[in-house]
Amino acid sequence: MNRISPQGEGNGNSAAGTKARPGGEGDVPQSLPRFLVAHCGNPASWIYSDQKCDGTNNCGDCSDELSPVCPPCGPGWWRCPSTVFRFCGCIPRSLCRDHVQHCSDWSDEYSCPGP
Ligand SMILES: [Ca+2]
Repeated sequence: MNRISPQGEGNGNSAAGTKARPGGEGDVPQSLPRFLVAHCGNPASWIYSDQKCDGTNNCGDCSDELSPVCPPCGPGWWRCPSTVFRFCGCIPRSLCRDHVQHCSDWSDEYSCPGP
């Protein structure tokens, strides 16, 4: 019955808990030119357009990094379902073969040839 609200984090839309620094939530500041702003899958969230397809999960739901929106992983990246919140479908190859799991299928340790 009683619902305890977490501290901070605005009103009502903090269900996900963890976020990788989105540009902002709610209304886009009027002072920002439109071309500097990109929207996330969640219309309440937005990022700066240079955060789109930069390999980092800025939206929190990977909507800024999904393959229909972005080109496939670049040469410095390994394609796998990431276990790391800040990455999505690509992890930096520097994380391959470091004896730490970064892909849910362990391909960073077993298939990736390394950096
Ligand atoms: Ca991003």
